[in-house]
Formats: sequence, structure tokens, C-alpha cells
Amino acid sequence: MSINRAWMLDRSLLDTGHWLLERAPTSNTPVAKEGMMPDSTTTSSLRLSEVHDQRPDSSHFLADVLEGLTGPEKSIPCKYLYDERGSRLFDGICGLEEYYPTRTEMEILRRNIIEIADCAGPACQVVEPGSGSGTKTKFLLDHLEDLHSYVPVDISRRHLARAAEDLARKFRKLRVTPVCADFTQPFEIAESPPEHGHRLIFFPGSTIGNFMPHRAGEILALLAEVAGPRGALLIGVDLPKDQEVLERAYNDSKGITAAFNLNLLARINRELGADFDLSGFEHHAVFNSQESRIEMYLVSLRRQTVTIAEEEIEFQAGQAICTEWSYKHDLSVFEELASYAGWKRQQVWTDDRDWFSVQYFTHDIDLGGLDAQPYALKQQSPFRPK
Ligand code: AVJ
Repeated sequence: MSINRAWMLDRSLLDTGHWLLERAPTSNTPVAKEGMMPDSTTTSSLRLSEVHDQRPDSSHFLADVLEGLTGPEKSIPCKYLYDERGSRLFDGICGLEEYYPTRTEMEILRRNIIEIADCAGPACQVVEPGSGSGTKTKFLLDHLEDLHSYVPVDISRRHLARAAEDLARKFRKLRVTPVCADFTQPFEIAESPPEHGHRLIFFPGSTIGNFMPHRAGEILALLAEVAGPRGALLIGVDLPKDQEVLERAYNDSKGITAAFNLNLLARINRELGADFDLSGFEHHAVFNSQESRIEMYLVSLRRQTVTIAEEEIEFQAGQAICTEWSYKHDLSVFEELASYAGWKRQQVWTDDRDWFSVQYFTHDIDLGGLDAQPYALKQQSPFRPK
């Protein structure tokens, strides 16, 4: 891991975040209500299969949290931000004025959908890792020719089930086969794409930016194998830009990002029986220009001890838990990164300000070779961790 930042933040940094606590949201946030259904039709008439459960068991959660919190530089893997409540809070973030990625990507898709559908070609089986709230997905599916089926893959089972059902209701003829899995690990799709079509991995939202470059390369290699013969990748990648715009996007004025971040501690309390005092931690997001990434932290406001599964964890005042990285990759850097996973870039679309990009890749991977050494990156990848 290349961490070249002190994770102990000083008081001046802490002070800039105080207003967030005062405005932290409780109930007036634009977050979807539970149990919302588009209409009252039963699910039996839908072409929706049961969730194919490949989710890792929760013992990994405890092990990952303890491992992340016991060292001097504390961190928790960001995938744990997305439990059911976290996923809903994230949907709330996507609707925020400050959070430019969602609407910018949507605008890129809107403007270029004819060309995008043309690249994708007919009879696609669309696979979406980390399937979100679905606006972009619905738009894409609506424009693809002779669509074969849709496979949402998500780590939150309830969020996935609800999103899959919502989609099956909108696309009555479409076969929807949800897979509950951690897409950063190998997962399986039961149904093959049709002979005359292929798999299209739809990976919007710049989720790939959550991973350090080497790991992003491994995930792109894993997705190349999931994509299979003639497989393609349509991916959203956030671009480097003005630091102020970036930091505003991750420190929104309604405090939804703060609530999203703090929900991680609430989840650890609930699922692992820990005793985090949520008022003792504060959300903080900063742009690290050296690494070209947003870094999200939960900063301890005082000296405190937290107990998780009988382990006592000490926090100094100002000591931070790193909860997420969000890389902003240059177009050329990302092309190179993907090339080490065997992906060939065919097309790039951006917005007028070059804030965000949607990129289309195909791959020429010899699957026989990949079988021998799954998910291997080419040896010469320069993105290995230092
Ligand atoms: C879902 C990872 C793309 O990094 O922009 C948004 C997550 N975290 N605000 C991002 C996120 C805080 C988001 N991704």
C-alpha cells in the first residue's frame, strides 16, 4: 500500500469540519422510503429469478474490521459502507447538487446513447457489478437492441432484490437474474449470453475509483473473465479536476455524505456488537493531489476506547479511520491501467467540462490462458503497490 499521508489529522483540519455535525441530517434527507413499490402487481408475473446468493459470510466483516483498526493507521474496507441503509444514503448522495458524478455521467449517456448502443451491438447480456438505484441502467437497457437479459450483482441483498424487482416491473419482457456477491471476488453467472450476442459489463458511477490502481487492475481482469468471449465493458470513470469542486462533492451541505460515512460505525455496532459513540467521530473528506484521490475519514474527536468483540481499540483525539478512497484517473492513465487487464479502449465520451468520462472497451483475452492463471495481470504492470 502506498500511503504517504499522516493519518493523524491536526486540529485545524478538524475545525473545518465542525459545521457538518451541526447540520447532520436526521429525517429530512431525500432518501427513498423502505418498502416502496412501483405498483401492486405480484412478482409471479415477472421474469425475475430468485437472488443467486454468493455473498461471503459475515465473519469476514469482523475479521476485516479488527484487522483494519488494530494497526497504527486505521482503515476499514469501503465495501462495508454499502449495507442497506448505506446503499440508500448513497442514493441520496447521487441526488445532491454538489455530487456532480451522477448527473454528469447521466448527461454523457443521454447525449451519446445512439453511439453507445451501436458499440454494444445486439443481444447483450448486461452484467452490472455494484448495481445502484437504476436510473442509468434503465436508460441504457431501454436503448440496447434485442437485449437478452440483465444480471445485477450487489453485496446488499435487500437493496439488490428491491432494485431487481423494480427493474423487472419496468422491463416486463426482460429476464432479470440477480446475483448477491462481492464483485471484488470471483463470482458466477448461471446463464450464458446468447450465441449471437455477448456479455456487456456495465460499470458506471466511477466505482472502479474506489480501488488503488493495482487492485483496480485486478478487478478489471476479473471482469474480463466474467465478460467471456467477445465481452465488452462500458465503464464510468471520474476525471481529475479542481480541488474545490472535488471536496465540495464529498462534503455536502446537507451532511448526507457524513451520515453515509458514520453509518459504517452504526453498522459495526449493530452487526458486530461494538460500542462506537457516533457523536465522538466526524466525517472528513480531502483531496490528495499527489495520489489523485479523494480520501474519506472518520476522525475521532477525543481520546476514546471502543470495544469490538472483546477487543479494545484506542483512539487519540484527531486520529482518523480511512473509510474510502476515490481515485480520479486521467484518461491516458486509465487506458493504460485497463490495458494490463487485457482491455482495449474503443471509445471515450466526456462532458463539456471534461469532469467525467464514459469509456467503452473490448478484450482479446485468450480464456484458455486465463483459466490457467485466473485474474492474473500481465507481469509488467507498473501499477503494483510499492
Ligand atoms: C460509489 C465509489 C463512486 O467515490 O464517488 C460518494 C462513493 N463516497 N460520496 C465515489 C462516495 C462518498 C462513490 N463511489
